[in-house]
Amino acid sequence: MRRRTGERLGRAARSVAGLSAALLAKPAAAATPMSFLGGWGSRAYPVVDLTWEALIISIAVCLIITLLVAWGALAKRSRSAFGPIGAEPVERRPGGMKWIVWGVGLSVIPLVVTLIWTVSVLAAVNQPKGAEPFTIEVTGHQWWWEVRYRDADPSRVFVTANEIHIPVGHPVRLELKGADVIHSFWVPALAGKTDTIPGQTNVTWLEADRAGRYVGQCTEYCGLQHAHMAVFVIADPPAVFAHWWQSQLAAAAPPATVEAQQGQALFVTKCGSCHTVNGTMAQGKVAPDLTHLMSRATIAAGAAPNTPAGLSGWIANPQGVKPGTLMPTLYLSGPQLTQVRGYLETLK
Ligand code: HEC
Ligand SMILES: [Cu+2]
Repeated sequence: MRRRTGERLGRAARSVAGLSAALLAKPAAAATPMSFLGGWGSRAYPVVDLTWEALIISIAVCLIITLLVAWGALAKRSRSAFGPIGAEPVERRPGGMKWIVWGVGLSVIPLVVTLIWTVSVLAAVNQPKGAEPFTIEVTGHQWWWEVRYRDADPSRVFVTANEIHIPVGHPVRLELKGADVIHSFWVPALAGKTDTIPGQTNVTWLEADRAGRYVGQCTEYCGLQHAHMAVFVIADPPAVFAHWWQSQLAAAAPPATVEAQQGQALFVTKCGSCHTVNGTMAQGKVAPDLTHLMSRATIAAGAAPNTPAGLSGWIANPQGVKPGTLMPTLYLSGPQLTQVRGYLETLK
């Protein structure tokens, strides 16, 4: 019941947000608007209900105060028959105390309700109910997210970036870390904010009830490109998710064409000190793992779409796409750019 109210309000909020997103014509990163007024999973529902309660009470408080102030001002004016403003003698009339008693009494009730509600929501979302979830390690970097899927079997561990796939209807445990400065992980439709702090591991969890793509964002100011540090949670039906995980484990297939081979050689020398492509000599660890780059819809934490044009633009001039990004401009010639991009497109 509660959940349905949340969903209905959520849908209304999403259509409003969708309209404004359409009007602003944002890039791919904003394809699904970020709204904290609707939730889509067991971690989010209690928080969204509390958000609405607090929002409605706050609006009511503002309205009541506005009405009382207006009433006070207007009531005073109607008594101006006593003389010009200021000429009225200040007098102490009995009965003022009742306003204080009523005012304090009435405000204490919603405050106490909100306090109890908040504490119970914190308890409710602290731990997922049901099946023991698996763990994904998410590390905030300036300005992208490293994502490592953990498994008891080391041959099933892999690393990806910025796009986190999860199975629909299953809670997933997240271990959040920071590589450089403090970031904060926030996917509003699924869970509240949790900071990623260097030297510390924060644990949270999330769950999505419905298949889809949920947009999140770094929400702790972390430097120049903080605003271009999106994260995407993609909830897949469990069978699709299992297949995705399996496909991420494979090393990159050797390039089939001469051009792609040249691209790979260039990639290893020019890009391999920062990026990893499993199955090649490129084993850099300071930038997103590109072994399955083509399985992602966006690049550079949502700053550009993962299309041939998006990739070319990024490789040719990352500083133009995301000024200040820690990927330097590599000054490839036109043919080199085509070869490297062609090679990246084989990384399915
Ligand atoms: C000095 C290290 C460094 C080198 C060298 C480097 N990159 Fe990067 N690259 C990065 C960093 C850091 C990012 C993440 C940037 C961001 O999102 O702000 C990145 C992001 C990318 C991405 C987007 C990945 C994703 O999933 O979002 C692609 C594609 C890419 N680089 C390709 C290349 C290619 C091709 C080369 C060689 C021509 C190269 N990079 C060389 C550091 C480097
Ligand atoms: Cu950040």
